Amino acid sequence: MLTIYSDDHHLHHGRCELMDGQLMPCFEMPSRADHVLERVKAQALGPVEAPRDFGLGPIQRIHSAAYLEFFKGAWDRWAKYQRDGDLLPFTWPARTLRTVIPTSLHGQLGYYSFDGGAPITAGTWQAAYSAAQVALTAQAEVQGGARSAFALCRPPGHHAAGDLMGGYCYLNNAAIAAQAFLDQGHEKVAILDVDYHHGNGTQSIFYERNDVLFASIHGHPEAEFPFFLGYADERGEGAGEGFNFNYPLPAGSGWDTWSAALEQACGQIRGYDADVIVVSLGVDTFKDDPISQFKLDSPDYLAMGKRIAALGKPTLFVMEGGYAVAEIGINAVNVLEGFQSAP
Ligand code: Q9C
Ligand code: ZN
Repeated sequence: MLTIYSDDHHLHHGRCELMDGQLMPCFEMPSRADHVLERVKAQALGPVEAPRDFGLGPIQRIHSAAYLEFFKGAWDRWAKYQRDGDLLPFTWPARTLRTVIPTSLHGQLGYYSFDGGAPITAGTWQAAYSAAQVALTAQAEVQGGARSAFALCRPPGHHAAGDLMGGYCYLNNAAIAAQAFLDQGHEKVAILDVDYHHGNGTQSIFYERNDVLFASIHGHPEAEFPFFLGYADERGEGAGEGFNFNYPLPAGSGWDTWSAALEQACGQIRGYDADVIVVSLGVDTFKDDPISQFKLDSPDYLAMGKRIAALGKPTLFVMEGGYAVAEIGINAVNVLEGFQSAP
């Protein structure tokens, strides 16, 4: 399996996030992708190539022009303040407030984000742009006939909506790739989101459409980030009704519970008869993940890959979360090896 990787992810290194009432070093750190790359090489998964540049066009198919302009220019506006820290939002247009677009940097930052977990640094735009190109380059490989490809994206993407950043995400790499498949002639794309957190951004992007089926297995939003989306009764709307499937699971869920949900998700994907599958591959379901509550163990990821392979469709894997840095490479590459080992 071909892996697409760009060193540009190092340009994004947020300093801190709020947790338990304290500022902590960001869990979403550069060493995550470094460890995955190391494991890809150690296991000889296949060749590793740099991304091609497809420009802004395919990104604009998912994200609004105003959002992209804001994100691209935000750091330069912040630099003029000559402050020491990253650019982070602190006010959002919640109930009772208006959803106007303010003129100020922090007003706009609140408008274009849904949480305080996506710091903008000097290199965040370039890193996120390159991650989207990584996804598009891997997409092109599958479009060209490969059975699978791995987009080693960082920063991740599945929490980012059309005009919202949050949850460590800025550009929705999986959604951008899914749209590229459609734009290049496919008619039905399934996105299977196995990250521990609900892929709220991806769901919202495709919620009213029937050309992308979205299925997500995740910590129950009653108790887990992103809290305000990801319930089982969210089934899609309008033309998209019946094309969105959420499998929220309780804290402590292990492989037995998790794999039963995977079975259901795969059943929906099979029934849909997708042309191609995009997997939002987060491995923060791991038992020792520092911010998550599931109990999957490393061998379970091999089984996960095998089950996905049994769908028998061309498959693009897009890296999302996973914060147990020492094991992130083993777990992510286990999914890919499990997929590859299946007939
Ligand atoms: N600091 C992904 O896995 N909340 N994003 C963390 C408080 C945000 C996870 C807990 C979790 C976002 C791509
Ligand atoms: Zn996650």
